[in-house]
Amino acid sequence: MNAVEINFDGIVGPSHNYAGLSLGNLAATAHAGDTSYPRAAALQGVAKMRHNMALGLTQGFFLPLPRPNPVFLAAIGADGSEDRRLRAAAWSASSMWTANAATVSPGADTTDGRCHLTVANLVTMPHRSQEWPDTLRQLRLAFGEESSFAVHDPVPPCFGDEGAANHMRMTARHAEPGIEIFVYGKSGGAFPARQHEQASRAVARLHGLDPTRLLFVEQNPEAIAAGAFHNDVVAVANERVLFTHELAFADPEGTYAAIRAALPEAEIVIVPADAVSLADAIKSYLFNAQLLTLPTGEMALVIPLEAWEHPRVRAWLDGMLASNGPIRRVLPVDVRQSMANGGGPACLRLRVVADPATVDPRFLLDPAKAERIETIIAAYWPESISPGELGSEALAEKVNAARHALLEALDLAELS
Ligand code: SUG
Repeated sequence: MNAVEINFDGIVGPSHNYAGLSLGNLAATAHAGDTSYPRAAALQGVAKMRHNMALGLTQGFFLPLPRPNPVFLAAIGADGSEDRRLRAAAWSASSMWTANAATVSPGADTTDGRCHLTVANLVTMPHRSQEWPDTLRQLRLAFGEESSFAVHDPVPPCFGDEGAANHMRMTARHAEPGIEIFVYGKSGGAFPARQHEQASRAVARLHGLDPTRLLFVEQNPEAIAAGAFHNDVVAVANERVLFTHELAFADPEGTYAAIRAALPEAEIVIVPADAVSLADAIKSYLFNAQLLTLPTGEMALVIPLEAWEHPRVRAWLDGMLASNGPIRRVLPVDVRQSMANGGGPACLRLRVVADPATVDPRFLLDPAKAERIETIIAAYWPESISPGELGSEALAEKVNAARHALLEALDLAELS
């Protein structure tokens, strides 16, 4: 078996908008009411996928979900008198952030040798809680080969689960057994703690993970209060490297010691708060980066332009590159439309370590397919949406037609 890391990015849906629905996500609430640019947003997303493919990496994608969501609108008895925010929830393109689609444990870590995926219930935010049934349909198609994959229903809704955004895996090499680190938050702060400890523990059990290679780590309440609504806003791991803000975890020293005990080759790159404050880290999204192993074996950090342009973050990155650390390249990408809703390069992708030959090829990208996707986006995606337009029948028709054109072009009309 030839297992590699495949990044599945969410194609930004045609209803992408700024409704300010995510309390505790400072970018999203700051941009509430702004005009969005779905076409530009989706093209930025495809450009990022092309960028990473050009590095020699395997790229996949997931499709936008049905929006406005007829199931959700029917379930709340929508008749036009519903709260503005509930209406907006039915229009949200939030499934683009596939780091929240599921938690993934590669076959090298599981007792039955299959790659396990548990779709995230995303219950904390109403606009995100309606994603999982349609996400699950895609996961069951993309990873339908049952000798290689097991796709699980969500954990019970009494335990909030936000998927891979609160899960890190470390290993010497992707295809080898690793340690899995689940990060949860405790409620009680100013902002919701979206990942519950019991959800993480349930996922670990469902995936058949080895208890001796598992860590459950509490997120620093200070980080949540500063706007780190998911752990991937303050930390990212890849193979033997953990890149983290010093204030990411409630017990940083205990966490580092446990990681080193479980994986002696671990290298932990810690960014101190006096170089980059939590506020700077969250504003710039330095850690919401894709830490990737290139075919040469070097590690590269794909960061948002906002981080590259931030003076204190840039100074720290320049220092890191000049040192002899494990991260050898820093590659900025433009995902500004997603960033304004609190979604950086890492939010936009779900990592799956598997043999690409076992994945439904319709979900894998190549340059010709990227061009086909760009053509559909250019022809069908609305140029702009202001939140006041949400609810418009004409816009709903346009958004539906756009999604269907893409499904047809990718031979995935069965997801209609
Ligand atoms: O859940 N934003 C998303 C951003 C998700 C980022 N994902 C990761 N960190 N992995 C969220 O808060 C904003 C939508 C709005 O307000 O209209 C939003 O849902």
